[in-house]
Amino acid sequence: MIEKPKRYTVTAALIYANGPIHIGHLAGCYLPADIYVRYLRSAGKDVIFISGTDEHGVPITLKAKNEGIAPQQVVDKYYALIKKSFEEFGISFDIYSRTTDPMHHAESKEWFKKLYDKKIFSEEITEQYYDEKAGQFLADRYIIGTCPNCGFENAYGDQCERCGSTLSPTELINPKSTLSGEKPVLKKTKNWYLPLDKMQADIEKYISSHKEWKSNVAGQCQSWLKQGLQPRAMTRDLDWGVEVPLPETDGKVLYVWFDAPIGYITFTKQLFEKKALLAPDTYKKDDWQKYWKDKDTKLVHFIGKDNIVFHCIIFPAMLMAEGSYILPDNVPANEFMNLEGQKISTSRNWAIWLHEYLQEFPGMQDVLRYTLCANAPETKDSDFTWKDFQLRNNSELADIFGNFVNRVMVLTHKNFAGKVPAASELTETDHQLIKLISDTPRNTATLIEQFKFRDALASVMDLARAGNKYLADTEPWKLIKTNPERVKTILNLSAQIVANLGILCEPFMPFTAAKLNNMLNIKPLSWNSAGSTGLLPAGHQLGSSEILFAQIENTTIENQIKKLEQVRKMHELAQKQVTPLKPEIQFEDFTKLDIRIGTIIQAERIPKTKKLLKLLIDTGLDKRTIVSGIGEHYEPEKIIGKQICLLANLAAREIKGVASQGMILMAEDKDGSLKFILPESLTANGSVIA
Ligand code: B3M
Ligand code: ZN
Repeated sequence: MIEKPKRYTVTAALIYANGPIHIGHLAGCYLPADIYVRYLRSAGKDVIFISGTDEHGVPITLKAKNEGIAPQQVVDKYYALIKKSFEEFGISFDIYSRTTDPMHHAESKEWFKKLYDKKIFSEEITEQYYDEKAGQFLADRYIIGTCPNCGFENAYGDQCERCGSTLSPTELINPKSTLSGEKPVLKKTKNWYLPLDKMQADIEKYISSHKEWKSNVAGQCQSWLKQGLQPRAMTRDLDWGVEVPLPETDGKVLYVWFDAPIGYITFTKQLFEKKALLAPDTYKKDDWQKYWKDKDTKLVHFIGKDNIVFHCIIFPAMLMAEGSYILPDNVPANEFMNLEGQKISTSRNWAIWLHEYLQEFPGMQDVLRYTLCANAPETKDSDFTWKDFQLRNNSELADIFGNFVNRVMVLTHKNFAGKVPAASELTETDHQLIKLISDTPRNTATLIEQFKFRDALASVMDLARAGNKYLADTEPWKLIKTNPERVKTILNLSAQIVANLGILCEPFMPFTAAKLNNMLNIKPLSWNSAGSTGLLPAGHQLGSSEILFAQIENTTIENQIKKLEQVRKMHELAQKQVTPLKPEIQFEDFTKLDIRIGTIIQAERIPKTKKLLKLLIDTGLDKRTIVSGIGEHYEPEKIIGKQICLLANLAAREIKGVASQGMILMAEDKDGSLKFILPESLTANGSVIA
């Protein structure tokens, strides 16, 4: 299906530059956007792919506060890190810019001024929450409280992350300032509002003209519209962001959701400035306008589900108010991807960070791209598990895709000196296969154009699977002895499939596509040539073969799971309270204790108890028996020879009929587990601890 638009403007959310990128970001937004754009480019479409970092707003100032550095330092650090991660994973932006760029400040101010001059904004004095202790107005994100809709206790002043509903800070039950922990007070302030209430009819009309939007997206829009749109402040009392271009607005900046989407426009301008500079005969600076103002342009925003209202209602309202821009044609937002059954969480470090993944799986970008796409949260939240990752690599990529390609390469090299043999007479099976080859590109394209990337990828895999089955059924490695003519046809068709796979997998797995082209010794082919069984002429010399996907061993996966378990444990421990301090004692009190180093020389369980071990300790003074309640934490045979600390002058006590002469000192962890306290290195028994 070839679509009508003359050109495409594709954007991917401007992520806050306040942390690195994890798999959830990739799966939810950037990977689908990249697949879409790569497909369009391959199909010869005029497309630009725009993104960058959102460097304003409270998420940045919060991070700066936590790290004790300036906001600019935060965004400089993470812009570089994020950009690098995207490059490493082959996310093929035409430009990746940032909203602290002076050109963007100028652009946003100009937008604000224009809407102000058109008298779009209403000027309102309202009461906003103010933190008296911190001496500043509190942005929505600096206030947390209970969500009035679902009762979630840590809802932010602008949005509840549990039920997704949009809030205003005064709706929160029991509001608290995150700056001081105090209850904030209301104080008067003037701000400029976008009158969404007055624009409701136009927005309804716009949204209802897009029946093709995904149901999760349409659903959120409808619920907003049903609640009735409210005017929304486009300026905020904050000291980090784009200054409000009006007199007497010190301490106020543009609302981050006003300036951020304008970033898409600024960055497009920057892109064409650069292009015009590099190729003045082909591009003009002004060309950006076609991508934002010509109604034959299809504007598509890829985002995660928490950004839906901003892209489907607020930004379109801004564009409508300005008047000369096209509106988003589609906003194919995804749901969220979880990790091993739990919501990905930056603060709890419950995530797979892209830069860390690459350290542990170097060169395996496509395996992650494949897994995230095959399991993308397109219609509902999905779950990433390491076991699934391994399974998809081993039994799909390696056993089907890689195995098929490898067999074709090896057989052609072995039997025909690496030259693609000519096909002759075709069987019924061949005809069926040829039909599949010819149908697949259209099917895949249709699915991609409908933003059904999981299904699109599955249709590509089906072709690889069919190729693999074809070889398994026809067994050319056996047939070569009896019917070499037939083998020529089989390998010709198979090689054509490999060439087709090279085209079809490129949007999903660009690194693999490049390897395939190398192996086939061809230049990259366009989507429009896919479907043909004449991509490789008879006699074409193939390059050398390489293994596309290695098996991932169990131990590798177990290590990753262990790593996550560690994260989970650390978090659980951090949640637990530390035992409070005991009342103060004097030094003389302490000197009464005689603590010594000893060595365990015998250990056995005390029968009919779970907890008690009978230990024989060499204390340097004597060899004595101590009963210790560590039986649930240590196996007796494993602790013989260990050095320990013991309280040596404790009066003897009888425990379960055994006289215990002292006490072993143990550290009790937050989870209740007991651990020996060991001297740093081997120390003589009887050494005094003081
Ligand atoms: N920075 C929210 C986010 O990072 C916001 C997106 C802006 S897109 C114009 O999820
Ligand atoms: Zn809620």
